[in-house]
Amino acid sequence: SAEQKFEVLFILGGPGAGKGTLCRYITEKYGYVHLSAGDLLREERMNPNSKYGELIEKFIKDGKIVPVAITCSLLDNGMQASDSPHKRFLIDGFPRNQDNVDGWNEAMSEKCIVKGVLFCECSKEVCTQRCLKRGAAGSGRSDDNEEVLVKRHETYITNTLPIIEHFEKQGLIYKVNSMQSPEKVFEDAEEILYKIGW
Ligand code: UP5
Ligand code: MG
Repeated sequence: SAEQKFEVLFILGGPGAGKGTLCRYITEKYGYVHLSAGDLLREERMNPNSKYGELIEKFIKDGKIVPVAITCSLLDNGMQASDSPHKRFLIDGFPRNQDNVDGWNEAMSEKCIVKGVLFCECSKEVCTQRCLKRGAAGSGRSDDNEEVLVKRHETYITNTLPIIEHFEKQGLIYKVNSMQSPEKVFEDAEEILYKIGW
């Protein structure tokens, strides 16, 4: 029945918009489970037993979107492995293109209900500055440099914005201005959570 389904909130926004930061604020206060698709892919890339390591690194360094079967199974495993009593998940940085949406619907729509999409709105300039700053501070991320950031942004505009429009038509999009301080972004997001009933 619907009650037993996992409840999911997707968190979308440009590269460096502050998705992960906002999710950390939310989980700290509410105890939901945060699953970052990018973090899961980076972890899988480091797993010597994975056959996808090289492929994942290639896609990330190209700012391209990894085939959905890989990402979706990592998310699925992450959800299954969670012993949180809430069964509420913040899925950060996914879905990013139509392939992701189709793959999610096929594999996950029976188990999950998508309650909404938090859309972190942030200018390209601010996004880029944040990632460059993080790279300069030693993030170790192979995509926090100017060359890859151009590609990440192109991919975002071409592939992810249409997905955000698709969710907008379904009335699922909730916008937050993520160019404010992290605390203020969180406050605005909290109002949305109340509205959704989380
Ligand atoms: N920061 C955050 N909020 C701030 C604020 N309000 N004010 C000032 N500074 C703020 O933040 C980025 C930086 O900005 C940090 O230094 C932070 O302190 C600061 P963060 O919270 O990390 O932003 P986030 O949006 O999570 O940025 P991230 O770089 O993680 O976004 P991306 O979407 O680019 O990265 P992700 O890890 O999701 O994906 C990376 C790659 O993996 C993709 O390009 C793609 O190749 C691949 N991928 C897939 O193929 N499929 C997927 O489903 C997901 C990823
Ligand atoms: Mg992130």
